[in-house]
Amino acid sequence: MLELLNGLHAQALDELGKVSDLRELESWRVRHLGKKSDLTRILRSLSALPAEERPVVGNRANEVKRDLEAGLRDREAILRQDFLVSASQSQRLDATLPGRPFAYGGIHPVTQTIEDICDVFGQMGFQTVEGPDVETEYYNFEALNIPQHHPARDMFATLWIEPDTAGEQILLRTHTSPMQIRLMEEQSPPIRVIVPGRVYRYEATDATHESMFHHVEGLAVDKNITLADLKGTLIEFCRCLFGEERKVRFRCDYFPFVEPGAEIAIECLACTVDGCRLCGGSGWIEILGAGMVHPDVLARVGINPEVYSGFAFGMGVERLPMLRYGIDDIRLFYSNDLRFLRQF
Ligand code: 2NM
Repeated sequence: MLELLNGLHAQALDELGKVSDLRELESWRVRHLGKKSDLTRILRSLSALPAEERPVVGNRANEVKRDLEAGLRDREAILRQDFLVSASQSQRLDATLPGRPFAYGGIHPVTQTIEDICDVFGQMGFQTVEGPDVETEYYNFEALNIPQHHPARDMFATLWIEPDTAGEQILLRTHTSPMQIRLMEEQSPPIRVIVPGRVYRYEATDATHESMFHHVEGLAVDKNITLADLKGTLIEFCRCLFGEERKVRFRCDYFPFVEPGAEIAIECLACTVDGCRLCGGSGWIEILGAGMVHPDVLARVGINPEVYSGFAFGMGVERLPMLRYGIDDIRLFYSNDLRFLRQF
């Protein structure tokens, strides 16, 4: 048995010396160290040997195996080195060539804008929360002071979905305020929260309208919150996003869920003369709606409007990168044209 092992050892080493590439090396490995090799067969049948032969043959067989494995490793290292040297000499491999360029993705300009907005409010102590795109009629309308048949429903051309299993009307949210209602139901003041997300409207698309776009809405509820807090917060926000020197204008506006309501505009970014492309010559660009949360809205979520008050605001997101980058068609954001997207 020992002679057999020695012969096998010598034979394998001899063949190993003649192996000249990695493919041959693999077939050598299978032949001499593989599952069906003589060596493996001997190692497997050790138990059938007489007890006095077993340790001697076993030791030798394991020695041979270790030696062949070491030989295999050495040979492989040499062959790999040879391959690299000959490949580079024959110019099939030019190690001085630059690597293949790695294709980086980018952050979508709308996503980036949402992050910028949430960062500014984050510094003022607001938390960011997201909510579901599919909402119930209650959270999207009733809870926000817009009962059925109320004319204010015309402000929000709605995409309805079939009634859910409980028979309740469900829809694609027309603003992100429904999530703020949910938060006010769950938490007690002080509340400071920002809700960004997709919103939907049943509208024909054109250069300035999409049926899906993004809103960022904010809400602060606490004792002694006043219109001065709303003004201070939103002026600071506008200056952070559009520059320290920028003038901010507040005017009355109507939203069913606030009283009083306001519309906030900033000084035009590009404008010096009338006929300006951005503001149409008015000198002002409207970017936010806001107001003091209506006492009925607070009462409905179980917050006592005699003790607490709050302000809320909302803005469409797409407008902002359109103004900033001079993009004249909102549909470019969602048509997945890489020539457009790669510019950001
Ligand atoms: C706007 C304008 C004014 C608003 C109100 C609320 C809530 F849930 F607290 F009542 N969230 N967002 C709001 C107020 C949104 O968007 C133009």
